[in-house]
Amino acid sequence: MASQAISTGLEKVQQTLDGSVEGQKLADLRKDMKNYHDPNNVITTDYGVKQWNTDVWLKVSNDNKTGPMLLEDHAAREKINRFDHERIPERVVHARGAGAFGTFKMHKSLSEYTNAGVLTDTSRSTPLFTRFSTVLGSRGSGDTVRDVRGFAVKFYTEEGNWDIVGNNIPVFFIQDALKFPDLIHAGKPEPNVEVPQAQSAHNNFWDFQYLHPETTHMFMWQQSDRAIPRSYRMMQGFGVNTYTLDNDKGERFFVKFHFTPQLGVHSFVWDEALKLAGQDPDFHRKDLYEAIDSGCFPKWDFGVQIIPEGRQDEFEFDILDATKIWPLEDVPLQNVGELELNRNVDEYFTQTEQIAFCTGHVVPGIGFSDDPLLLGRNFSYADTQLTRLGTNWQELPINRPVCPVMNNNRDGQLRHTITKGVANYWPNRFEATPPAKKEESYVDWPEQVAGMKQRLQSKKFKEHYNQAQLFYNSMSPPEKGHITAALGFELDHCDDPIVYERMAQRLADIDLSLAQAVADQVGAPVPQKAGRENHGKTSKMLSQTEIQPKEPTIETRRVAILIADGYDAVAYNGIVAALKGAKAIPYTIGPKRNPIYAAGESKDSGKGVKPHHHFEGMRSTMFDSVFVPGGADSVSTLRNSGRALHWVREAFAHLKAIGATGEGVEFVRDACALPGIEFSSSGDVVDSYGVVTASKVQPENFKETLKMAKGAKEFV
Ligand code: HDD
Repeated sequence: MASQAISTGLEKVQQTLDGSVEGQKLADLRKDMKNYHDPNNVITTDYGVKQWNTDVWLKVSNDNKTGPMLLEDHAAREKINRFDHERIPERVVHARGAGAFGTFKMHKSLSEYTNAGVLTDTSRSTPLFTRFSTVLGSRGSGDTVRDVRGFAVKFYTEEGNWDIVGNNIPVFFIQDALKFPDLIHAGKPEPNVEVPQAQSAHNNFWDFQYLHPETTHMFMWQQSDRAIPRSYRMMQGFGVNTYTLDNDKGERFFVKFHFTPQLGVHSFVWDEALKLAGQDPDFHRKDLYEAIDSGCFPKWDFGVQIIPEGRQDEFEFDILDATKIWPLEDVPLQNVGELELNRNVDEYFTQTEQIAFCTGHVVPGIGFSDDPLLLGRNFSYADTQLTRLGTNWQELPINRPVCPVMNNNRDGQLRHTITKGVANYWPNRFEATPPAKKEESYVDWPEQVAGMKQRLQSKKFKEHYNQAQLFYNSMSPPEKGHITAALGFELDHCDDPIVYERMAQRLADIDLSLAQAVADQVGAPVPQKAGRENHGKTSKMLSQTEIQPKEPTIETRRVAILIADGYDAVAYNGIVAALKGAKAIPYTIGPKRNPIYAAGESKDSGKGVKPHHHFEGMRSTMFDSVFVPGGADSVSTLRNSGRALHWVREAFAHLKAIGATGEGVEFVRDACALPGIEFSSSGDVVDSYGVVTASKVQPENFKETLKMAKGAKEFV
């Protein structure tokens, strides 16, 4: 049994910093921080000698003519040498990512199940770092590709580091860790030509999926909208594997960890994600740091699903099988805490790149089940850090715990800690640094184990289709359509008939109509018979339409306002005010970035609005919504711009909220090419197909503008 939480006296460190517990990790990091912008700084070598010229190599030069360079210029060699060795190996998976600091609080203690301080002490605020990532792409690949997203959290608890290394999808492709290298090899670029980058749309990926029926449930999630999230801030996080909790009474429970975003789960449409990967490959990265910079801190509810030990065999699936969810109808979700991200990194490399997560990092009160994926992961994470960061990776500032660390592990490359004392072994004649008291330590759960040594999984691990059907059945009609289209896209990129033909057959094990639609699209024989009957069952919270904010919100949504000279200032100012009031972010987009003048405003006034971007500089894909205020001259300029028309048309095709007033209404109608659809009337607010219009905007009906913004909340 694990111990009660122990006090480490670290509260004092926190208080000296800023009086808050949130300062605990920051206080620790500050010990290693330097300020590049300190006015007293001058350039030195790494060994501290001041340098007056780091631009020109020392040479043998006569009469101002350049001669040969001298090897003796140690400072020059140091500069080049350091540059030559800047790169470290990128993560073998999840290489592309972004992270931020935050805090974790429990509002309901889980003391009934565990004695982990981080999960029971409701007065604590535990500092943490979260890193989001894609899986398959290299470090420089695009953010918006179709992929699973990593959701890894390092909690710097008072009892040591606890890492949840999760994903935004609650299940995994494989059941046994030993299959992981095959899975990743099949998904990464094909080895002969290293193509394609950051894509699952290729022969090897789908060949693997077919040959491993256990992947069926997960690939349905990966083909759903979950794999093209609108923002890291709008994804769920799941620990995926089955962990355990244990309490002081000697009871043990199986547990799954969940993070549910308070902004709800939202996704791109596929065309948007595809385009963004080229137009703004850093879209998610920027979205995260901009939200945090502007004080809109993303928050997630933290929840647990718990099964008491002894009840693990009551389910039709094996609770240790990572390809299965625990349906919420069977095992309810208890939301008991909150994770908030509230501070951006100071430097990407030393923090986001050097952070090293490890599923093996658990604290007293939390343990491992026999989940064969988890136990293999426990080896892999610590092992991979040796290649990436070296032996002393846990000493790096971002990785070290905020509680005391002391043991007889010593030396190795790049050891930083200087441990004073004569002995470095236990026991020793000084009786120095003895083991901790058992009741304050991590105590492994005493479990009786007996069996045959053999390569085997439990029988229930062999069923692979029930939950794939459950997932598909639970989708809304548009989500089902998106899955069909996604599979159609992916299999179209496979040019080996054996791959797409077999996959079409596999889909018939999930749903016949899905298989038929995809087969027809990708040129495979159309299955006439279901591989197995669809059981027709559904489950809650699988459709992302069910995971929405408590109150609809447009907070942090990006709204483009298209204007040119002669725009209607009342409508423009009204919408800017309304958007800011609702914490959305208005962006003015014009034909150029030099000032744009309202109708009746003199160009000599020196005022005008300076757009944030021009039509060619940004695209509608980078915004959640588009607004076109009236103004005859402004709208006439927009009409004559193919790009402005495309802005509105593309936004409409991507199902975005569009607003227009005055002359902007007809323009929007024409741009969206909506024959026969009435969305303009005399002064009333009209809303159809997500297009909201008001034909007249006067200062006295300014309220209408606000109402329009309010209406827009319902569909962004
Ligand atoms: Fe893994 C990284 C998530 C199975 C081996 N994994 C990594 C990261 C995430 C996950 C989020 C990036 C962490 C970061 O931001 O630094 N991995 C998962 C999930 C899995 C999973 C949710 C299934 C439940 N992983 C898995 C298996 C193995 C690995 C079965 C190996 C047997 N994963 C690794 C790794 C990585 C990694 C090779 C690469 C970089 C790293 O660990 O630190 O060890």
